[in-house]
Amino acid sequence: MADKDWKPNYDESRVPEYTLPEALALADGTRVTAAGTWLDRRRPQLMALFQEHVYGRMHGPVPGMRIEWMSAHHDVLGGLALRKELCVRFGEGADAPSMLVLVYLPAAARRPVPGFLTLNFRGNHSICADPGITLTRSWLPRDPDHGIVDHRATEAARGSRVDRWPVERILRRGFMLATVYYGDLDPDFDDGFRNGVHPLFDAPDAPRPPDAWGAIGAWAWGLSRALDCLEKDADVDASRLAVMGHSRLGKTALWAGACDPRFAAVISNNSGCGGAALSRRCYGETVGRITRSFPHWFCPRFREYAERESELPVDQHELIALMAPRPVYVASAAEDRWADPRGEFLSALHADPVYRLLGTEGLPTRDWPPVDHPVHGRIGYHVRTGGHDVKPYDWDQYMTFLEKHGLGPAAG
Ligand code: GTR
Repeated sequence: MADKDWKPNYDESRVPEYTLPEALALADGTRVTAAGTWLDRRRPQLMALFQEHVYGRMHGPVPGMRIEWMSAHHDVLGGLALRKELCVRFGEGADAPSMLVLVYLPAAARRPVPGFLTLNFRGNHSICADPGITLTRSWLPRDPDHGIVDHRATEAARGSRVDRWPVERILRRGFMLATVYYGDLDPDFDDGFRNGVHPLFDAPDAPRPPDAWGAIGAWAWGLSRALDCLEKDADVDASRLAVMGHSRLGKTALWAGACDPRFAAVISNNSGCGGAALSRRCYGETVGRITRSFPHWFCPRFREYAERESELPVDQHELIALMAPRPVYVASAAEDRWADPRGEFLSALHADPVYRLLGTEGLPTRDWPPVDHPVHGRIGYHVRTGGHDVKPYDWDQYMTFLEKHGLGPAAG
């Protein structure tokens, strides 16, 4: 069906009947009853399935990655913060791809500081009006209203997304915040995988196998490389970092958390289809729709499940389960029907048996909580009033949740 004739289903009574794959069943059908069997056998099976059918193969570090320069400025944001920037280059040549990592640390905090690692949508300079942040030189979607002219950022773009980034609130509560512009890793358009970090791994004109990684894989890979750098920074407690992301970057945060067990916690904000939402519900955005709109995000094989979601060997509750036993948070927004808030909750719920098998409390509810009533077990969940966005309300829940699990500043 052409997308112009396609309409999302927002009617709960028209959600198809479905049977979810069993997170706790081995490929031969036997049930996982011991934590060791989950970790040694079932988890690797699921990782392989997500790579083969959804996100593509994850790659390891590239030789020759180096921190090219670093700056550190004390007493920024009115004395509240220490700001660092790192330029990380992936390879030797001057034209090797690079990323800028922006790090804010609370000036007064006891070192090393735990906190958040995130990707952002519009350049590091967009998260805060701080005049010291380096303006990205990477490709940006044109947005003259927010200071992005001809795909390049101008001074007017500083702080253009502060509404999503309550930097001072985060720092005052004692957390650090590190962020990277996702376009440094892979500009978000379908160019046949010629730009970003893709050419480091794949010849641009080589045929793509069904399990080749896409943009989500490359963005998640970049989060792991940023973590590699933060592990070398004595001010940062890299063993207590939460990887967090919104929307397509929420999908990315989940995939990064699954691939890289060094992330101590994983937070998905309104990640929807291909993120926390169950694919089989076909509510709002579907596998068919997302793979037609964004063919470069997933592996080529994922497209084969368009309108055949029930044939997927996995569903997204198993992605949430791949975080176990680490704290994982799924956040929805009540008006964000495109992302299927209920389907996001059900993923968290169906990951619960794995969390319980591993001896944690899992998700301490069976029922979809009312709006603005967060539930914080080892799995956290809330559905916030309002639409597809990241609000201070969301950040506040994440900080409370991390504190509860010993990932806040007080526990350091
Ligand atoms: C939408 C896409 C969603 C979500 C969102 C975003 O267009 O359909 O899956 O990723 O973009 O990232 O803002």
